[in-house]
Amino acid sequence: MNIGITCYPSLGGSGVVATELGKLLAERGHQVHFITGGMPFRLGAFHPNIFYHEVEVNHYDVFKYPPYDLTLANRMAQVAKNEKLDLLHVHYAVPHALCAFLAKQMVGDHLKIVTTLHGTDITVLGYDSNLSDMIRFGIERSDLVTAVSKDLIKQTKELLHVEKEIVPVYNFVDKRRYYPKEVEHLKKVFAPNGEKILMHISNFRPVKRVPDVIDIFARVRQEMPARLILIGEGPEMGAVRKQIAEQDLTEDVCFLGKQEDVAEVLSMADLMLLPSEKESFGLVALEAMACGVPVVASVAGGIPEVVVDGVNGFLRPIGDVEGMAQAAIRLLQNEEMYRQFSANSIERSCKTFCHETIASEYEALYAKLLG
Ligand code: GMT
Repeated sequence: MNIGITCYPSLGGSGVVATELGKLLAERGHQVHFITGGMPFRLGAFHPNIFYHEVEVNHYDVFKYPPYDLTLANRMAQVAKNEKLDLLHVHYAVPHALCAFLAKQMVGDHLKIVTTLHGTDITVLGYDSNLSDMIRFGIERSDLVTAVSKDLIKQTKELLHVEKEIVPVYNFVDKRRYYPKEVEHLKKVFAPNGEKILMHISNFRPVKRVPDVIDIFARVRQEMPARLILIGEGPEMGAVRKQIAEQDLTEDVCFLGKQEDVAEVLSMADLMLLPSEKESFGLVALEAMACGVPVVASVAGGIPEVVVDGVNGFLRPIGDVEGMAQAAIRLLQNEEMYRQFSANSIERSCKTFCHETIASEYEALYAKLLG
């Protein structure tokens, strides 16, 4: 098949999933054309089946806002014609499904549109009455719609009153790269006295509730020597640094900033913290699990479909900092339970979220769509 993929190329779970899926499809012999505003950050090494078509948005005085959406739609139509694309797989309904719809109008009905919903397009933008009709339109005019969790499907139907079938296809992790790695040399640097390492990875937006991460860590550190490693950047970073200083935790918190490849660093962690307010899936939880790291998280969105409470981590209500801290302490103090949870994490990530299985699911959906 000739497949076009559009996603946001910057750091973020949706970009990771779109890029990794494109790479897997290319490995399986399909021609994959990325049509994006920048080089997807996990694209990596050259592959003869992978092509990159940059969307260059020019600035004109006549436009108050740069016309990204129109330029993207035009580029999609060009690539679809020149490369004889069978389908465009777009990640995010807004604006990508709408751009794909426009491109399809330009090239003809044979071009199929697959839209994957990742979360914030529904759980945040869906509440905006200036956008909600447009999101529903984008979804309904797609030939196939998938969502990364069953909870996201439920929310989409409830919030936008979408009639169209939405197929759940979970995110995945490539177990050839994500597995518990030998990282003693790193542990010596980050936890020289055998401290427990708690980790949080996100874009530091308010929905991630990073202040809860700090509060949980502060409680854990009262019970045992521990370090917190924070990965990512975002709008809450300033407030988070202030909170860390105020709680006198500076010496035990490390900021690693944005990291492109977290497979190694994850293997250092003893526990992943994800106390989000909204989370359609929680890809970092899955990546941690694949590296044998249990997760303490909130019961938000699709997280319970990834982390099973009492099996490979603990789930507590959103904002229940005390509950999450007690769960973390219990797990970190009980070696036998920890070993079991760690093994369960690896097993669950390999069985339910295996890259091969999910790539085959997408492949089968594409094939059915193309008849
Ligand atoms: O979490 C974010 O804010 C980033 C966002 C993105 O665009 O990558 O993540 C969304 O998509 C990921 C991949 O499907 C999911 O793992 C995240 O849970 C989802 N984020 C939210 O729902 C807030």
